[in-house]
Amino acid sequence: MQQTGWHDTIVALATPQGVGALAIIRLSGEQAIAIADKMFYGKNLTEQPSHTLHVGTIRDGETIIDEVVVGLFKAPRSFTKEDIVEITCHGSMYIVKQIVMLAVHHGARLAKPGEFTQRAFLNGKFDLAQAEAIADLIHADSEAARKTAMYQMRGGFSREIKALRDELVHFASLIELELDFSEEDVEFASRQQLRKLVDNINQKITGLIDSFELGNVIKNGLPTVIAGKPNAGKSTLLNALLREERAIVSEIAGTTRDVIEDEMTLGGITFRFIDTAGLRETSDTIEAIGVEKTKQKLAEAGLILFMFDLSTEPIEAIRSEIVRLERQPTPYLAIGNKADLCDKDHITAFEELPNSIAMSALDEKDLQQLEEAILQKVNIEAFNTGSTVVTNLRHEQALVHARQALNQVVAGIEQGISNDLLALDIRQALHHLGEITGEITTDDLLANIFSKFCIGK
Ligand SMILES: Nc1nc2c(ncn2[C@@H]2O[C@H](COP(=O)(O)OP(=O)(O)OP(=O)(O)O)[C@@H](O)[C@H]2O)c(=O)[nH]1
Ligand SMILES: [Mg+2]
Repeated sequence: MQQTGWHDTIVALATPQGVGALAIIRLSGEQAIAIADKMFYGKNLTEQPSHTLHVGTIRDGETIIDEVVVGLFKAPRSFTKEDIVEITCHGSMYIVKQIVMLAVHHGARLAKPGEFTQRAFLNGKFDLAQAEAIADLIHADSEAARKTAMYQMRGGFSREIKALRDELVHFASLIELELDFSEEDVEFASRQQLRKLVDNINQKITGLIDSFELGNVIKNGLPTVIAGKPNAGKSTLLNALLREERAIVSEIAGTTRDVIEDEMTLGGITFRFIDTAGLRETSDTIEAIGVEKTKQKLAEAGLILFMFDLSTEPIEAIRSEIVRLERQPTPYLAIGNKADLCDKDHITAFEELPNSIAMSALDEKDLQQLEEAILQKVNIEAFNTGSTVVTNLRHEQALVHARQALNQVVAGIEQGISNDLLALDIRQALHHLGEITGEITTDDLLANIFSKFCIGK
């Protein structure tokens, strides 16, 4: 797993680009401390113990660039398991650039995206799934996303995969042992037990694959489509939910023609609210495209907020629309909007319909009630379970492939195929499980994963 430039010392800004009170520049590699020592005035850094902080100045010849605090983390007790120096300077991008270039001048190389994390992985600090969880954790913007990423980063998911692998490895080796005694017709691995084990593992894998749908929602938000006739108040509702004038609102029917999306967290769950063009027959070409997009978004929705204008739409028309909503599979809420313009009887008649909630999108109290109704609609329990949720497409794919290989094993046992073919299928399943945690990797795979990280991570 050696790479070119592997023994280089790398340098990068670890905090975000832009002005801040402080910025942290990180160096990692064999020369990290020696290079920092050439720039740092105050103490001889090469003589200081690990896990210590030192105040001083960074100088380029006679010029003082900044007053800084330097932290030392010596191999192997550091993030990358290499020597690491963290320079905390004032948060000016000009100062940062000067210090980074000075480090390069003294022998460091600019880090590639994700290179610190990649080194940590290659040096055995954690496995691949844990490395990917770090990226997820950094991007977590809801409690549910933080929780799943944290579980994965702390190795919970990896342990489950490893347990599945260990059980299979045991059987693979028994079967391979039989191959050595093939003349004597012995059976070390009971086919019945193997069958039971494979069924068991398959069940667990299927549970993980099924969790991916939830994982995707946790990571990217639950697609929540606001649909209905033109002028029902869809854009008004979007703006109210987001507390921001995101979409244009007007009394002209057909104002929104394109899809407008934005995210927001409610009760620790991320929702992706999607405002759409009002559903109607139209001769306007552009509006017609908008209506098509609305239908497409409805098909992909995780939750539908179907809006009616209670002040103009007759109850019978609303009822038949709700009958249609009842027949489709996606959870929905029927929102009777503009209740402020309606008499009590009309509102009562509407509220007798299933999943209905009468409100005014202009009323803050009504809005809070709607938010509660939305949270009741989604299965919050699922978001809070301690059980593992697969959030990564790469992991889901590997699990699907592992399941395919295990199905081959089952078919093989039933057909009584030869041991060497059986062993091959088991090895194939092991291979795919190993891909998740990084026991099995290729340079392409690693490059692909770590290039998605930012520089400095
Ligand atoms: N009285 C009252 N007016 C509302 C309410 N909600 C929205 N409106 C008004 O209804 C009109 C239409 O609102 P929009 O939010 O643009 O409706 P829309 O569903 O997005 O319409 P299209 O984009 O054309 O499909 C605007 O004049 C809003 O101010 C409400 O609860 N009560
Ligand atoms: Mg609109």
